[in-house]
Amino acid sequence: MTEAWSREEFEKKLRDKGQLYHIHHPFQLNMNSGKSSKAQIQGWVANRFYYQTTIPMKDAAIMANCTEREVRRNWIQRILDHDGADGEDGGIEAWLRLSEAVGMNRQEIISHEHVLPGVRFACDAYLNFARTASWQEAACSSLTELFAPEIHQKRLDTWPDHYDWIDIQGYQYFRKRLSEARRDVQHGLNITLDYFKTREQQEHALGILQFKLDVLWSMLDAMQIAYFYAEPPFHSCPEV
Ligand code: AHQ
Repeated sequence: MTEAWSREEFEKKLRDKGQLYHIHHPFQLNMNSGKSSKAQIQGWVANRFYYQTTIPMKDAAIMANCTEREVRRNWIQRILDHDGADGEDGGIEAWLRLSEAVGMNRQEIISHEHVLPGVRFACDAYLNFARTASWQEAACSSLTELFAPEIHQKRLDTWPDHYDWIDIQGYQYFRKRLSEARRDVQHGLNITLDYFKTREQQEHALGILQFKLDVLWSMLDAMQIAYFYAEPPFHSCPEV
């Protein structure tokens, strides 16, 4: 029987997965180094909106599966952070302002008309995982946010200089997530470290985190093919 990792060792194994975070994806690297075109940034904003609208539904699925009041009292904040409440417009509204800041209109973003099949499949896989897995497994899958503050800060540090055509009011979403992600991920990490106890369970948790890293990487793969290689879905099909 392989011995379980200590709590510290287990946390380190989870954090080491940051080496595979989508901050290292070529599409993200291009955006943060100023190499992206306006169309590529707009494509990213429009596709990521589908992810943003998935998050509160994912969190509501976790809430629906969660039997523990103390956890639900905490987890519900994630839904409010995105959908808004009590005078707070929320992250989905902030993302719509980001889409206006990059020169798009709200309706084309809300319609999801630009969402690529690969992005839709990745986001839907994440939502369906949260609906069918245990609430502890779904909480574990949110731990990619261990690495999120860095990616939001990187955008805030680099995009204003690289993309003077983007209205800086649009960056409010990234600022908002710096504190929200840090707060959320501490809660998700404690749930994960407390629940996955045996070595087999700990390895399973690493596999869940890898699944979510795959979700984020696959979204950018779809965007890289469509917007960097200019090979959008069905581009090679005969004219109908
Ligand atoms: O804006 C992001 C966000 O609200 C969330 C919620 C969290 C989850 O529950 O899975 N993950 C997440 C992420 C957000 N932004 C991504 C980015 O690159 O801007 C990062 C992503 C994550 O790391 O999972």
